[in-house]
Amino acid sequence: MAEVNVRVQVEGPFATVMVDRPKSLNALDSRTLQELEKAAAGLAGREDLRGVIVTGAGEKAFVAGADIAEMMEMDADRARHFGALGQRVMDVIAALPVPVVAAVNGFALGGGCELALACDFIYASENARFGLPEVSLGVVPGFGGTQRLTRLVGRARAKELIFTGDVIDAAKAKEIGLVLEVVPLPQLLGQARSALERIGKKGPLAIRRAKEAIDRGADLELADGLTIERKVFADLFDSADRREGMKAFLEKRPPVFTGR
Ligand code: DAK
Repeated sequence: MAEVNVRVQVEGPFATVMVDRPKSLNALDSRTLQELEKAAAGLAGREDLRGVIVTGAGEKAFVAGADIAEMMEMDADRARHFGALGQRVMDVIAALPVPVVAAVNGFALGGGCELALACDFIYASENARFGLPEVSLGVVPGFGGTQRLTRLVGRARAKELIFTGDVIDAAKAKEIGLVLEVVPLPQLLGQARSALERIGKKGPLAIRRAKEAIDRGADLELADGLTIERKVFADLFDSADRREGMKAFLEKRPPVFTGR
């Protein structure tokens, strides 16, 4: 399959995944979802990778949603397959073992908002707009939005956004905790890269295991989450990175991590 709607650029230890389908404001049709799945699966196995940015091409849209023209023709059976594909894509992205930053550069509606929600955190440009307007189309968010938005901003805010279908601006998205930082559009990718570069200086194994502990523990009872944390903490003591990090501190020099 020639990849035309999703571009992956790898620079050193960082990858940028860009949805690029300008004629539909980067809307996710089946083909684009398949390309995203393939891109994420390809990145999942790269041991040298330290972080990923997910963004949209152009200055207007991150992703304006699932493709409404394609959904228009679907019966319930095709919709089930489409929903399963979309959820799988979001799951593969959410399960990437390295930090994934959404750089939201415009409309992030419906499936686009859900794509951003599958990332570890979201930075937005001032022109970004967020919403889950599915109820306007007679459906509900189908790519994880009812679950991930609720976990991030709380039940009442999620219900308000999903029930009203309201589209909110970047400042409001930051106020409710959906977005971490809002910057002018020309600075957006730099903001995301700068975070990944700061993360990239830390112990790579520790970052991967911290992500694992946070994500596996988040939906568990505290005691069960703490059990995961204890195991991760102890495991890391067998790593070369742990020895190097502590040795470098004691020798008053910067650490040289190898990811082992
Ligand atoms: N799908 C297909 N085409 C889209 C699109 C979309 N989501 N969004 C925009 N486009 C297309 C427009 O049709 C237009 O195409 P042409 O007419 O030029 O051929 C082109 O992109 C430019 O858009 P506009 O002319 O509308 O541009 P404006 O600046 O006037 O407006 C807008 C920008 C983002 C406000 C507007 O395009 C808009 O409202 N777009 C739709 C946003 C939306 O409602 N998104 C949510 C989609 S629903 C499920 C599976 C999945 C889902 C739910 C359930 N199951 C299986 C259970 C997910 C649903 C969604 O994501």
